[in-house]
Amino acid sequence: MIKVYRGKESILISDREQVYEHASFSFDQLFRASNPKTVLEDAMREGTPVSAEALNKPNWLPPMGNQEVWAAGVTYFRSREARMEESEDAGGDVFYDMVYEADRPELFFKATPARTRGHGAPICIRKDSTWDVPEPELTLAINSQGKIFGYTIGDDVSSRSIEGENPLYLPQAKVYCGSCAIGPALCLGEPPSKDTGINLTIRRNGEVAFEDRTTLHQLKRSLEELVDFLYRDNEFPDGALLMTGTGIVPSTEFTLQSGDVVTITIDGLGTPENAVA
Ligand code: DO4
Ligand code: MG
Repeated sequence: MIKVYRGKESILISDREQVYEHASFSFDQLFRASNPKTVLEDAMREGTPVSAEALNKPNWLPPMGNQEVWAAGVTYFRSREARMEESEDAGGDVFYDMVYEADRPELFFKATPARTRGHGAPICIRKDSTWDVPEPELTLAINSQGKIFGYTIGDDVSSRSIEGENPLYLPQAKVYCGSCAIGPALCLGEPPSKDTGINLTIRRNGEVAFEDRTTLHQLKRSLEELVDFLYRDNEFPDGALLMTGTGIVPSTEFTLQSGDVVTITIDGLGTPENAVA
């Protein structure tokens, strides 16, 4: 697996034991390339070898350029169940049931680069929301031609009170400053297997306040199917990032609070950590 980390001044590329630093790397060029792996191989050849300790940084910028971040929803049974519960009083539950079964997946716009945080940066909850959760999601890097070429970890931070009140409020529940975290690195290699674990831990005052785990076995749709719908009659000249939905939703009484620390691990991809502002 080749991993690219984005720092303020330069990027680091790790390939097994080797780490290279590159000062003028373009993520947009990577996402536009028909064979992004060769762009990284060239960057490693041009880069300066550095010690693996250079990877031990407390924060990284999100590994992206000008890409839009999109997200899929209700792709796991647990998400269907939680959305139906939260929107039942408003009569919205039927839509979540229908979209879980339908051919067409739920896809929504999630974030611009400016709204996206990297590993170590604070994520946000809305001031006008009373019920908030992180959503740990396998996230796909897709080039301008619609080919999945990389994988990373996304947090689709969401307001459950706003989306539960009315499904038409979804954009407000999902898109606001600091509602999205991506990272720590962009990973190029074999697609993650179905056994890949996704873990979420939320710490409050140093104690574990919530913890759960799922695997990609629980993801109902294929990665290619989600990308196919996203790119239908749509153009992404700089490529795109696509979150694939959450299989972990804390129970009804849990809400995120300022100061909570959210840690996600996806096997093989890394462990981003973000405190709630
Ligand atoms: O429609 C609600 C959002 C669903 C979502 O974000 C998810 O399932 O991950
Ligand atoms: Mg989500």
